Amino acid sequence: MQLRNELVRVEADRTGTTIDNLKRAFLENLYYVQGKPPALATLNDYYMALAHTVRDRIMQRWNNSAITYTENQSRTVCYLSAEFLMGPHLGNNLINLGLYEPMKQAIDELGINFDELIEEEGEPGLGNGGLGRLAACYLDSLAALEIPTMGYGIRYEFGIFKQDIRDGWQVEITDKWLRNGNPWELARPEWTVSIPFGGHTESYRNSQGVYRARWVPAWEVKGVPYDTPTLGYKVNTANTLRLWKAEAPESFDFQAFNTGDYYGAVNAKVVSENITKVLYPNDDEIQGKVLRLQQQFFFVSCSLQDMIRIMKGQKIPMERFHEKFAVQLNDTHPAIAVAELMRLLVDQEFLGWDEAWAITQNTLAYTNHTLLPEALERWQIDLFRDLLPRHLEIIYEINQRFMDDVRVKFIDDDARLARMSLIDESGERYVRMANLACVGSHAINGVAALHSELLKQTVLKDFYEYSPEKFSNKTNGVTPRRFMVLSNPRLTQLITDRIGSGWITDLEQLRQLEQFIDDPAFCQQWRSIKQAIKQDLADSIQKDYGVDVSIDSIFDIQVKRIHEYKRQHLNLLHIITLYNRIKANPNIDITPRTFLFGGKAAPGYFMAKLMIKLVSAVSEVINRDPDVRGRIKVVFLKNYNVKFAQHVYPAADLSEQISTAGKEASGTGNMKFAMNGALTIGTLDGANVEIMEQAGEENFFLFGLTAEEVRERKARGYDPKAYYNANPNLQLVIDRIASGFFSHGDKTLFQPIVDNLMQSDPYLLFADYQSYVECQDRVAEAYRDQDKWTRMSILNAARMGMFSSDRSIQEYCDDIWNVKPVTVKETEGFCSAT
Ligand code: B1H
Repeated sequence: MQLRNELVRVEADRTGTTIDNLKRAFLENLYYVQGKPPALATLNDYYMALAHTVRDRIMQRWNNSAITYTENQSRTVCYLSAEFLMGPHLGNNLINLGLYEPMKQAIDELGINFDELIEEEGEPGLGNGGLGRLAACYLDSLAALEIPTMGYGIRYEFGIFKQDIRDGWQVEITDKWLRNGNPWELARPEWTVSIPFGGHTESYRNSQGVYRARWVPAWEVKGVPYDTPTLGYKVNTANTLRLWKAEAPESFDFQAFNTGDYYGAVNAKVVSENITKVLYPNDDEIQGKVLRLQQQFFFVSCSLQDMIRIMKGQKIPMERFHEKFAVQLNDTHPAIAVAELMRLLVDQEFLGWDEAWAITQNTLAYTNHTLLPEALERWQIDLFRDLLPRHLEIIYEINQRFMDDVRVKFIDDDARLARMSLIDESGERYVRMANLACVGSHAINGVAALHSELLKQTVLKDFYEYSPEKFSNKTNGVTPRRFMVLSNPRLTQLITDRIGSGWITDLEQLRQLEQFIDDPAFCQQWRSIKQAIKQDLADSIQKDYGVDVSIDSIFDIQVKRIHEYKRQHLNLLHIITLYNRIKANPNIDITPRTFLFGGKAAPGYFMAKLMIKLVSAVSEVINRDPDVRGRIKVVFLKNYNVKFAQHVYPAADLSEQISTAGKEASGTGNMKFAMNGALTIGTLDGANVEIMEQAGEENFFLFGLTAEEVRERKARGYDPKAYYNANPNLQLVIDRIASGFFSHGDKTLFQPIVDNLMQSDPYLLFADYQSYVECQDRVAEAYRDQDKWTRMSILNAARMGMFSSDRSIQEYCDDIWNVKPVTVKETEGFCSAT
């Protein structure tokens, strides 16, 4: 049975967009969906009613997109990522629908504060940092560019922990983001899939007498998809983010009930549901836990099975899998897809090995996000075999064929064979996921120009020499819809007043702002907007931390995950240097600064947590020392996340991007700051290189060793003590920390940091210290000339066009995915709204 499409009417009362339609819909949703009369409604009820009002206005696009893609059998990008850090949906959806202003008017007319409702939404913290946020920016651009796309990932019940700071230390609080319900997702239990684990393999003869392999798993879990629409900016495209939740199979209790083991049965359910319970809170580090491998295989198998279901639904023969889908692997976290797609095609769909292998390679592409050795994923063979015995066999088979090819291409080079093998056999045996991803993909890319070069020279050198044609660079980008239009409405208005709104979907158009740098009125407006935004942040700092900060000081901000390679402690060395100058000469003339830090430390990362404590300790001393007279202030802003980030980037004067050269693959915060008019102080690392190229050297505060110099310095034998002995200012800074000055006389508290720097300093803080301090002095000097600073600020924003994720995604589409836009019509299959 099937309903005729024409019977479905989209009525104005339900989804019209006049102010009256919006008001009425909001009130009805409050009453009928939330089930509340106004007298009993809470702020959350109002938020939910508003969210449903917006969701109703998404449905037509979402349904029409689904119909269009199905009817056209559209080639579809599948972005596989263990993390999607989407940020709050409400404001973003309103921007993309073009309904932000009318909705604000409607809600305000009802006597409810719209901005408070926007702030009421919590955020789905289903990611750690840059990698997860990049996936979210890419979904935004894919929809804006009308590319049929599925985002596939994990619906973690607990996302990244909430960070509290107690006595200066980080405290982790579980993130119950689903507590109040999630109005943006729809469960699709009808598309549940079954995921096998464990057991053994066997061979059997099929009806033609041919030997085939079969996996006999020991247990299974169900994967239930939850769909969230991802809208394109002012187009009818609404793609899908499909996140999988693990559930116990219906029959989980079957055997246990028969044997009367009720508690054993319930335990089996608990084990199943554990798989999607919690996000691993590490950025750039792996732990090798079996639950993590379960998570990876779980979401990859769910997603590939889902694609096969779609193929069958559209009656596309399986041989054309790679024509229907382009699957991108967001780092190695989904790299098991190489073996799983082979298993599904060979064992389940009965394709021949060679055909399946060609399909697999043509389908998959791999993005590498880090050079850090501690982040290269590998799995102990025994652990891997226990969970995925058939996949290990398949990997051995892939490896044998691959090694044969390498042997022929690079004759008599056993060392190379050992390095390129999918199996690390140098000691305990491991499966190497980066090698698996490289062999199974037709394209491999890094995330910034420097990073992609270093990949070819270091971690993936052998793979580059073996198949150079697979390699390319795709410099990261960020979406200007969330990180300018939504988060910085005042700047958006100013820009749009001058150059029109074309820049929102074509960020290169910001170059037109260059013509106004000598227009005093424009510069004045630019500057007063920055000051007004700084005031808002200052107010919230006063409210939340009781610290007064002056908007005439430089807002000098470092927000990102806490990591030694990102060198938050180098920033601190500079702050203590300024403090020492003041203590030596309280009347010294110094440019006032507000140093703001934010970011989470992985719960098991001792040094990172101690760095947070050091920021807090330094801020406590400096903020209340009368000699400082408020000229410098230090605040650690707790629980830095996407929602808070949207208030931070627009308020910055100075963006700290000070990682050791060669360590930060790209960075994306650097782009968000610069497009909102912050100047950057940074090393030649990651995308900083390209940011400086675009902004012009004269508009960028560059310091420190290059990646090449870092390498040389280390090869020569780096000795941090030599720098310490030769530099009295550095000496004084380190001695102050070591003396217990910032720790109530306790000399042991920060000793691990001091010892680490003095004895090995693996991230070369001492080597870059002098250069950094001198560069900061140039920053202070530049800020004194406000006209000049403002011009530099405008030029930075004007020249950040290439860092729109629209540009990145266009490159992926052209060079890797070979996919074209599909226009979704407004009312296809439906009667239009009246
Ligand atoms: C990045 C990660 C990462 N690179 C392991 N690698 C993870 C690695 O849970 N894990 O095990 C999680 C995340 N994240 C970041 O990716 C880079 O450090 C940034 O420089 C880059 O901008 C970002 C996006 O490409």
